Amino acid sequence: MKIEQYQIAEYNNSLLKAQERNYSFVAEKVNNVSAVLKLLQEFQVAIPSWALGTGGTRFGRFSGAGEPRSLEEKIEDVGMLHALNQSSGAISLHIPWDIPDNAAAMKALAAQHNLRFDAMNSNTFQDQPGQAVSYKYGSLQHTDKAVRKQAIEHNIEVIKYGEALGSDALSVWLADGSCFPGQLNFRGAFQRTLESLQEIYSALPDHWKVWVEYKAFEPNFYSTTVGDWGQSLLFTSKLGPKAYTLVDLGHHLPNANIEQIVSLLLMEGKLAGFHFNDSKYGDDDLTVGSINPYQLFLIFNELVDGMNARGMNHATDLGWMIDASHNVKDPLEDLLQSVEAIMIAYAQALLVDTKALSAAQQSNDVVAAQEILQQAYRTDVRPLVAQARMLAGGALDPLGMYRQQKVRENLIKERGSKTVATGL
Ligand SMILES: [Mn+2]
Repeated sequence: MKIEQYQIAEYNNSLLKAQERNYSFVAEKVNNVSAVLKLLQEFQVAIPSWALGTGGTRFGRFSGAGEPRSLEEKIEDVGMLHALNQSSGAISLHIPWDIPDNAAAMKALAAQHNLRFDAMNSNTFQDQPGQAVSYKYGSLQHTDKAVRKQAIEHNIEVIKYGEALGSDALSVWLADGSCFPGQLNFRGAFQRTLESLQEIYSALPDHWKVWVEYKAFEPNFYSTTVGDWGQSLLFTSKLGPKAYTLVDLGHHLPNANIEQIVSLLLMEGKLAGFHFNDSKYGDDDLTVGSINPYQLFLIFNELVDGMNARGMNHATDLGWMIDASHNVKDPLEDLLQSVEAIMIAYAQALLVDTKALSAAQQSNDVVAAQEILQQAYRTDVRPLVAQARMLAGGALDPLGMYRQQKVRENLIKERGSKTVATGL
């Protein structure tokens, strides 16, 4: 299913009057609005290849219909999202769920949709058919050298796939840990994991990075070997300058101050980027911004402040990706909602009066500091985001247009109602 430029223009025409009214109302209050629009247009969020189908839980999976049956169809789906919102210009692949058998053809297809390949994700948390040894008791941390070797070789293979696609980062999430006290020697597990990561690190091409993602718990429920940002930072610091710590919003213990973590990782030049999602209890993988949009704004406030402090390019110097699962929604609609929530939080962060905030902090004016942040947060920036999108060739209301064009119905006609995408 392809959405043509003329269809988007026609759709936008029907909403133009209201957009002009709403946009001018907010734009006149924004300093340097053209700079804000440009930053919004540049910002791109990668879509993970495993989020295009319906996810599930360990209790079951209720597949949707018209799900992509191949990597080609996944690229087409992301291309369609990008045509609508002009903010999803990258796809992140997971190996082995989405092995690119013909990298040149995949690269060409992605280019047709103005997409690039974001970080490559390895998988040593599941056993695959025909695999020699099992990851039941971990992968890079395993006590058996043969298991570690298999996991290291898998990661190196993922780098090779990524090189052929023009990606430049390997993203590693390990399920390694233990379920019961006494099961694992913590120091031994750390050392073995470090040695394994060092072997992977030494296989990185010059311009590549490795991202080490942490997660507090699940599937292991007593200890996780890369369990928090401190442990990840220990690994990435020991590995070297090409190693960075990846923050997944759902991978913290309840009430963790994620914005503070982000601020310090950025200060140290060790923040890889983000896996966006939202949660109420744990790693819920819910739609970005659906539970705690204020936290998302506070995170973006630290991101913008920290990136500006280091003179970084907001769009390209960190990795931005959605990592979510869709159990009850149309995955494509969920992804449109998630990208929109990210753009809104980013736009709000761009509106923060940083000079006034800094003065309030300096003079310990706690009330003013809170007011300044909430002034930005409570601004309805949706017309700004929509304006940036329209100027870039996207739809004023991507979700509205997705429904108007009956995209899901068309995908079901094309692909059938019993398709199941590879993924979780
Ligand atoms: Mn993640």
